[in-house]
Amino acid sequence: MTSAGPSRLRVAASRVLLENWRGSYTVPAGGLYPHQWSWDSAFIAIGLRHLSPRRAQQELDTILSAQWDDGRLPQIVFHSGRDDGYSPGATFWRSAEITGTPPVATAGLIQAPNHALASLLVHESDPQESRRRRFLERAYPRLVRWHDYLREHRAGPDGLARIIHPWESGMDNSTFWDAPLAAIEDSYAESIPRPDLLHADPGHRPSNDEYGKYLYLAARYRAHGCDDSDDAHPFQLEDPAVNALWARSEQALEQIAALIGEDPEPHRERAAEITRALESLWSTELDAYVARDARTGALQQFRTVSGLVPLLVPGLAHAEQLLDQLAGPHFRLGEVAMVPSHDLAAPTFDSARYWRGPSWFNTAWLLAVALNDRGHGAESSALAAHMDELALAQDFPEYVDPYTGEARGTRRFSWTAALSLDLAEREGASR
Ligand code: 2M8
Repeated sequence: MTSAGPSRLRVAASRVLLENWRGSYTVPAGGLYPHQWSWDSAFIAIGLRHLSPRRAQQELDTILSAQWDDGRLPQIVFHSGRDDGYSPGATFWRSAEITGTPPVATAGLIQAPNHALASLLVHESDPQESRRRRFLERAYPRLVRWHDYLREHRAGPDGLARIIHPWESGMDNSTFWDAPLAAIEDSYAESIPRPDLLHADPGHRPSNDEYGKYLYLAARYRAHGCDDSDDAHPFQLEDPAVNALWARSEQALEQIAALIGEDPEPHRERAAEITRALESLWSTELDAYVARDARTGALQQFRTVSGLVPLLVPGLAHAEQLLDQLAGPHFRLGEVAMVPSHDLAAPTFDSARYWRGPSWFNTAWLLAVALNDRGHGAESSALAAHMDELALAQDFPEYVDPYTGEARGTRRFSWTAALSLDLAEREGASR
């Protein structure tokens, strides 16, 4: 039992989720992120299901309704059609000028595919209500098209999906992207807007140099009409977490298909294919899954939390090594706050700067679920309890310093509220 206690947490988390609810979707945080983000929405729905399964369904319905004709689910949906102090916003992307885009304004990039997993969990929270509203019947064809998009437009011959921008990984300034970004000589030619710095300490955010590359890559993709057939695109990376979430979501699709009388078999096969392909990201040098530059073949030799996320995937070849790694000197599970985003022992570790060290609640949730699935219930519960305490004590921070547990980034962050609530409810139900 945590000192936070599920009921106090439930009240406080619901307040954050209510405050950030915008009628049909939830913003990650009012000031810093005033729109709907793709993988945030799926994480948020996982928590919302404990407050209102119907609202959780709506959250997913809304993100799925922003699907492009080619099947992609956009990184951001700009429901207001305005920038609202976020950059790059609707005016940068001008999605309405691209054929095959939805009526609502969106970004052209994508984020990691955690939506089928979220849809299944939302269904399971109230199967009767879900069946009555035909939630899965509505979600399934869209989720299939989303995964088809990844297979047809993003997967290379090795079967792994490529991201074409650091933002697509959701771990924007991970060290995985350092060398690929450094190899790009160009940077954004116009002045670089940083409205994010009005809401968060510059030392907790990516640097201006990184933003120059981010905007350059986004502008280049936009200039090509967000068409994936541009082979010369200078950033094409295969990320372990993106592909592990894809594999795990493909398994969720297998279960969803069986629930609604569709054929589960193709999903089972695809999940197995992605799981096999993931093994090519194993670094024998580090005993870790790492990202690979699909253009050069170079493995990016860093231990990051992304490389631990494959623990979520059943049938993984190196699960035992990953469990050792999680408990060992690089991530120190149980000794530091949650799970750091970057190797604590590496010179590149930075306890404050975004995805280069701080501990995040979404990755802690993924690992708590993976530990539990793998029969490490005690470690999973301890991680969940720690996560809930930190979330409640510090007003649901975006991320925390792994050593001090001190809040970093913005506060009243939606997925922190949603996922800590989800773990508290799971722990409560299992007592
Ligand atoms: C962060 O990324 C956005 C760009 O997508 C940003 O920095 O402006 C990341 O933490 C990402 O994982 C998250 O989805 C997004 C919204 O919470 O913020």
